[in-house]
Amino acid sequence: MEESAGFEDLLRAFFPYGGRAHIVGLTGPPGSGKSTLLSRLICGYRLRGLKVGALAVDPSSVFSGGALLGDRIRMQQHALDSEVFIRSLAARDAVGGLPSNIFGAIHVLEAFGCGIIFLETVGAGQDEVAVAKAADTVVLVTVPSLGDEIQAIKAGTMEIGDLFVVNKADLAQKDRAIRDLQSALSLGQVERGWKPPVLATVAVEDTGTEAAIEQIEKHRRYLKSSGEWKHRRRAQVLEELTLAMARRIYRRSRNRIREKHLEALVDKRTDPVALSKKLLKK
Ligand SMILES: Nc1nc2c(ncn2[C@@H]2O[C@H](COP(=O)(O)OP(=O)(O)O)[C@@H](O)[C@H]2O)c(=O)[nH]1
Ligand SMILES: [Mg+2]
Repeated sequence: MEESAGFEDLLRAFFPYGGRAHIVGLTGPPGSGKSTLLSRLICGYRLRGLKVGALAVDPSSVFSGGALLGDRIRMQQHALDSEVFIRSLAARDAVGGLPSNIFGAIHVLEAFGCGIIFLETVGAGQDEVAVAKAADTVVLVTVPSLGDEIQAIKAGTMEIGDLFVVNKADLAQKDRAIRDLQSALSLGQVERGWKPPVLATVAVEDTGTEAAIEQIEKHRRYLKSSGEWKHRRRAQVLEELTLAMARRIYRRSRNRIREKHLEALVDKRTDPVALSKKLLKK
């Protein structure tokens, strides 16, 4: 949680721009084609005249260093477009699966004028579900597989999907994958105003991109007309505030720890539970 001086001033300056863009999360297993699809979606939205932002949430980058390199290569076609802003956020200080600076980054892009901002997750660990806390629309990207299709979608992720995309629809088993998804969805659905559609895409061939954009736009209109948009905004600021508090408490905690506390722990004269309680009581 190393922060440069002035970091919080910047956060405060950018916060008023929050809530302007449509935040779309792209989640799903690694290799399902999220980055490829994202690149297609960026092109589609550029054609519609929008400024586009994309943030890759990568909890693993701290270890692997270059997990997103492939993405960067894929994203190179947008490198010369000054109306597209792409960067990755290492989730080294993730709280609840989200990098603690994610909302700050989103607001900077909103201030820049991005009408739509994509959040791509690596699709590992907690980030898959956590992205829903920052997004207005969650697109779950999966692929036809040999096994039980639903198995490829982790527990808890079915509920967060507003849109289901079966990518790599050029592969066999695509129809079965779609059918399985649809029946799983019809089982799990409590009656909401929005029935998550299931789409097929071949991102490498740019097939199905327009239909995906249409559904993303349809979902945005649904959010606005149903009042769900406000609901999600509230959930987002709840998360944003929690992250800001967590950052503050982390810093404060660090500042309170003295050498003698470490010695007491090493010597087993106390334990982290008891000592943390005592130190935070002050
Ligand atoms: N056959 C096929 N391959 C695809 C398709 N979309 C993406 N891929 C390939 O799948 C691999 C993983 O794609 P990527 O976008 O990096 O997946 P991510 O990890 O979900 O971001 C790459 O080699 C892509 O070229 C598709 O529609 N069909
Ligand atoms: Mg990717």
